[in-house]
Amino acid sequence: MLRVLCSAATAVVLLLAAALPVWAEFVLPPLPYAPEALEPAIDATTMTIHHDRHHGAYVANLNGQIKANPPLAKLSLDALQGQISRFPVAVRNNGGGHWNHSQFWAVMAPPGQGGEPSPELLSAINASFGSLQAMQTQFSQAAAARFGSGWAWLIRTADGALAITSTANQDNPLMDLPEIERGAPLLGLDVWEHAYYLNYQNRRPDYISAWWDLVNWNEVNTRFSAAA
Ligand code: MN3
Repeated sequence: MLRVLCSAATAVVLLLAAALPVWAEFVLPPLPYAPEALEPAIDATTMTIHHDRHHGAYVANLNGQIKANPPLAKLSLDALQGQISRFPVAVRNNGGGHWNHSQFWAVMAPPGQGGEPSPELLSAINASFGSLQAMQTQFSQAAAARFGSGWAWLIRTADGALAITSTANQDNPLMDLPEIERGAPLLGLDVWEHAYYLNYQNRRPDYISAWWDLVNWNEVNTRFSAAA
């Protein structure tokens, strides 16, 4: 009897699910490497919690905003960033969080597997900063100086120059907001405490310094070519 009741309940749930409108939901991308692949710079536990729980929550919360904001269902994650000013702050925070973390996993690679800046990218870096090392120093300073939670970015601006900028919370350089220095993001670093606290506690500069070993220059090269 109980089994029959359970089957009937399952059938009702399935029927109800089939009757609901189909939303185009945002999806949490898998990590492109094993959680332990970025050690020792970033430990496996931090990677698992950061990806599965933090990034997962941004995706779930963004999907939770679709019903109240129907245009979300028709926008790509990329397109959303450029018109974020149309939406409430929950979409800004969670839509930004989803975009920012999706790029973050992709601009990292296991130590020794990230390649090098292409001649074209290196030439642009030299033109804007003087040297690769000078760019890295300026980027690291922006990352260390971001008060509270946020991100540091290497961007390509509309005039073709490269620049370093930083954003608060889950904002990013694609967002159409007055306080944002806009440009095509080539490289973004998460400096929220959840990104490093287990291993580094309050030592954010140590995390930033170790993180350079993980940069996936192959991905940065691709973004630079696409933005040019
Ligand atoms: Mn994060």
